[in-house]
Amino acid sequence: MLNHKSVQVIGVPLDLGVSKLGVDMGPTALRYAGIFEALRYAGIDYRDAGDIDVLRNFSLDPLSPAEREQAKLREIIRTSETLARFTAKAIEDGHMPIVLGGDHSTAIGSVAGAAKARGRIGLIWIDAHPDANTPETSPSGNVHGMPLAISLGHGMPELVNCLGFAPKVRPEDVCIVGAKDIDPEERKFLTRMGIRMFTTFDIENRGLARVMQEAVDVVSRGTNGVYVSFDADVMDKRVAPGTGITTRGGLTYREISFIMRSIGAGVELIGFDIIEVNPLLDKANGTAELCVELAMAMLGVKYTDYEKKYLASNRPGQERN
Ligand code: Z70
Ligand code: MN
Ligand code: MN
Ligand code: MN
Repeated sequence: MLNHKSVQVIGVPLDLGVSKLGVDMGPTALRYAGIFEALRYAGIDYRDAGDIDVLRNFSLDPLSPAEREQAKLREIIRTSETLARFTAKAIEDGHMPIVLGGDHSTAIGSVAGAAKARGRIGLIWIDAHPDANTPETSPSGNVHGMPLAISLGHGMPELVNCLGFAPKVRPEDVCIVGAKDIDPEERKFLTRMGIRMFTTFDIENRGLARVMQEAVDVVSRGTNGVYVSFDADVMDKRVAPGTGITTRGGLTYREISFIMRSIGAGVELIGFDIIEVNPLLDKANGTAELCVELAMAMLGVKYTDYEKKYLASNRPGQERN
């Protein structure tokens, strides 16, 4: 089922790429939601590598605005390097990294590590936003709107050159799924780069099965495996309220479940991120619980409420540990 020795989970309580508080609690929310119980249910070996130590937005409050921007960037650079070394090592040692964010600037490091370990990788970006801004095009200045551009070699040089090489991915090996809120300059950049993007409109228009077939094909062809960066805000706000920017018209439960199952069945998965879960905005941690289920779907394991309620508690072999 899983071709890896074990899953290595790392938390990245990074909120410096956004202005809202709370996304730094994503890793705790995902652990509390039972990610390890789910892995145990599936019989997958795992290790919790803990959280990377990172400064938070609130700890920068005494600084002036200019100093704060400098400190944020410095800290995002440092965190990206640390995370990149962790993911690269995990993959090189035959493990699968699962990265618990954190805002989406987390992906700068995880994608860098995957590329360091595997060379030419495919990248699926599941997100209501393409995150393909640069400081020049960004309407907000928030780094979480930039990590895909950075992985493609565009943006702040210190982040683009994470681990000392760039770009991390080739445009023809990248695919965006579920985007719907795209900034005008961002769209121009993606068009110029020739990035394949399947918006929510494309999903309606062409059908999700065909979209996923093409997505899997784009990222798999010519690559040494596929990394997935999953932003919880791709889901509709009624499905996943626990994220910084919730919107109407996001993906339904069935759509996101289908996407994850298609990835699990269709690609050689290197690892993935679960990004932008904010428990302060959630209802009873339901978004984190859903993300755990979706992570399991990517691993090829069905772990819906049904399994949790009726099967997980009395599955043979469950009691180990
Ligand atoms: C906008 C920006 C964004 C995530 C929101 C929003 C970007 N395009 N990214 N949520 N994950 O500010 O760049
Ligand atoms: Mn994002
Ligand atoms: Mn997003
Ligand atoms: Mn390709």
